[in-house]
Amino acid sequence: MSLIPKSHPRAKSLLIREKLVLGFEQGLVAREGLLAHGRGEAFDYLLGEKTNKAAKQAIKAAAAQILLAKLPIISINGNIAALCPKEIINLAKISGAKVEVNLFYANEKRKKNIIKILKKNGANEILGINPNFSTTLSGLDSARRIVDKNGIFAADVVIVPLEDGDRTMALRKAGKIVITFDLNPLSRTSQTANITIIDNVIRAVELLSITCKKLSKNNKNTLEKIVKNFNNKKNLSDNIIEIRNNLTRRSRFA
Ligand code: PTJ
Repeated sequence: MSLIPKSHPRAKSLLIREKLVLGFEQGLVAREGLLAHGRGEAFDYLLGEKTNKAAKQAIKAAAAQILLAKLPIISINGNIAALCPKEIINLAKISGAKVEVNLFYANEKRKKNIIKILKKNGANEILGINPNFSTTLSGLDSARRIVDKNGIFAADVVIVPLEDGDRTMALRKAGKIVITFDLNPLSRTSQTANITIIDNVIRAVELLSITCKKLSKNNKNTLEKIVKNFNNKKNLSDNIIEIRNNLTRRSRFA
């Protein structure tokens, strides 16, 4: 049972934190994942803990890009498995993307736990689990280099929530289109991806599913136009300005 009273002014944020701690206790999240969450939490605080206009634009572009893809793959790590397993599987179903488990802190036991939670939340096919189909992504030394031949390796669009910068770079070099969710607009991943959604995955994954559903009624031309009109550098800049404006507003009352 949660020790956080619903009336607590920061209940929402504390409950998300609790989800991650529970995920750690269940063997889904790496110890380092707790620290990664802390960094994200700090940026969420500075962004106002809401999905801002720039994030909504990025979500729209991401949805269009996923719908245009021939083989979109969602990469799953420990934090995602703990924070929003149901929502990420729902996104896969709505968008036609496949899911692949890919860990930075490789650990077979944790991988098994993640597969179990994904299945429990409705996943049918999970890639990245059969060693007979594994291959390596060049230009990458971390465990993330081990990918599925039929998944990330073959994908044209890869969705990498809560990522470390190296792989985004390697994926781009391999000619993939990279979509990421990252609360830190300054991170290497954010700066390197084609489309960066600066928002908490807890809010943004569901919104991306809703947007995919809405945009699926559009034709290819319209979707291509949405992607073409999106500028990731400008979007990141808008997010940094948002943080600056929030800080300026708060400093007036200091
Ligand atoms: O499960 P594994 O072994 O694959 O490891 C996963 C982590 C997350 C530990 C690994 O990928 C990692 O170390 O990531 P980084 O380099 O710390 O980057 C994570 C990024 O995600 C940071 O820029 C955070 O600000 C951001 N972030 C953290 N929590 C959230 C987030 N972005 C969106 N929503 C969040 N809830």
